[in-house]
Order: sequence, then structure tokens, then C-alpha cells
Amino acid sequence: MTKTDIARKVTQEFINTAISNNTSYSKHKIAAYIHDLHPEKFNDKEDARKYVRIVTGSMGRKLASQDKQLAADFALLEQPVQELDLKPFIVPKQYKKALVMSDIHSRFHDRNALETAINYGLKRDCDLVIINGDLLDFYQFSKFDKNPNILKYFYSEREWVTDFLELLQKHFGKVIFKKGNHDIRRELHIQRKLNDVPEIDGLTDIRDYVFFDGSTVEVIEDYNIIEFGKLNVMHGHEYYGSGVHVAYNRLNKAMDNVISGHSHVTQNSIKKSISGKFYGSWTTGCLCSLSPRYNPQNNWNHGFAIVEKEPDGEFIVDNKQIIGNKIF
Ligand SMILES: [Mn+2]
Repeated sequence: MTKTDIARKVTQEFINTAISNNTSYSKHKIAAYIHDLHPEKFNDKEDARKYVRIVTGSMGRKLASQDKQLAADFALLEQPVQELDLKPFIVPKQYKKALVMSDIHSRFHDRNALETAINYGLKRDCDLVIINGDLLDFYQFSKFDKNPNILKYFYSEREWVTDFLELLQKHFGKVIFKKGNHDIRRELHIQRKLNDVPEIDGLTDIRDYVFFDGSTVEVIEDYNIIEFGKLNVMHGHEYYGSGVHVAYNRLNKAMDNVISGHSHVTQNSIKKSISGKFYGSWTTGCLCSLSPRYNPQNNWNHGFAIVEKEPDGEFIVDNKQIIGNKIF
């Protein structure tokens, strides 16, 4: 067999395997395989690669069918890189009433607002807490200027959050913690350092960071959506920009029922579709300080929501604001 014959035969075998397994093999990999197979014929991998290119390139034989030719060409292009594996988390049927709290931003949390929300959730017999993002502030990993007098309080942020999650599990039984944009600050920080300090690989998982004995806390990635019956639960940062009419804008983006936080304001928007179905969007207030250094004047408000789910997935959202000691 000539070098061209070998290259053609082996490449065709790779193409067949790639097509039947819905994958691909680069010409580079095939060349390395050919060189290993026939070191006596091919000087090096580069030599083998030259022949793979001859039999597959514009000078090579073309298949009669354009579809088949294109499939064969794609079988020799490396696979795309998949960065995210999007998968909604479906809340198990057994949970019927959720206290939804977002934007606690520990340790910039508002103690009164937080205690009020939890107390109300218990009085309403919630069997589930959904922490809808930004439980941790991770001030220490902020890219903005940090005040050392504030920074020192964040050495114990980990302990605060661990104890807080344990408190919630003790009172409600089940906690689902969906990460927001702040909750991933630490893992992004570690990722940035990873090129310089490979030993720290594996330290990123927040499950380990806030684990307590007997924890059944479910942690949901920041890019995944929670489905509580027919209601989608998202933090809010998953959509780029939401303007002033946050609930309205997120409804237009979601085109489905959605509850979110991130914007620190209580808003409701319900619209009827052309087919007569109603879709709603609710945004919950925050449970953190209303006057942070980086944004001392704002239109934020404290709040939370109670979501009651029926067996068919229909639901009722009770979107509450906290003003002082009053709940509206
Ligand atoms: Mn946020």
C-alpha cells in the first residue's frame, strides 16, 4: 500500500466511527494514529498529517453526495466546547409551600427583615425554604475598593452562613440554595488563581464551604433554573439588564411564569397571552441593608414571598414587602 492508500483507508475508518458515534476526530489525531501504526513509512506525525490532508482536502476524492461529503468533513473537525450544561432543578412534589428569600448578602443582612420573613414563613407553615441567590455577599472577593474595617467582619462570613443554613433546616426541614452572582464570587476568584496555583483545584465547591453535620441543603448552580410546579425560580442575573420595570421586563424575557430577586425591589406583573393564558412575573425585595456604601441612595425595599403549589403545578404567589415591623 502506498502512503496515500494507508491515509485514505485509516481516515475513512475514523470518519465512519465518528459518524456512527456522533463525534469527530481531528486530522491531527488521525495523523498521530497513522504514524504510530506505520513508523517505518511515515517520517513523523507531520508527514502523516500531510497525507491525511491530501486525501481529505480539496485535492482529495469527493463523495458523490453533498450531504455525505459534508458529514465526512465535519467528522474531521473537533467537537464544539460546551461551557454550561443547563438543566432545571425540579422541586420534588412533596414540597407544597415555599418561603422564597433572596439577596440576604451576609453579613450585610438586615437582622430584623430576615427574622420577620422567617417568622412569617413559619406562621404560614412553609415546608421549604428557597434561598434565591446572593445569600453570601463575598465582600472579600469584590473587585471594588474594600474597607479594612468592614473586611475584618468577613473572616467569619463562612461560619455565619453555615449556622444560618442549619437554622433554616432546623425550622423548615428543607432548604434549597440557588447561587446568585455574589455566591459565585469565591469560585470565580479561585478559578482566576488556578493557572498560577494548580494545587487549589477542587476548593471551589460551595457545598463543602457551607456544609454542616446532617446538611440536606440542595445547592443549585447560578445558571440553572428551579421549577416549583409551573413557576420558574431564578435569581435574576441570568438575564442581562432588567431596567426599572424589572418584573415586567423579566416576564417579556421569560415568556413564562417567573419569580426572581437580584433587583432588591418588590414588583408584580401579570399579562394575558393571545390564547387567553395568564403568565406572571414577581420580583422579591431584599433582606440586606438598604444603604450599602457602593449604592447609598436607591429604591430598594425589604421583602420575601410565600409560594403555595397545588398538585397540578398551579400556584399562588404572595409577594410581601417589609416596612419597619409591618408586612404588606
Ligand atoms: Mn444579585
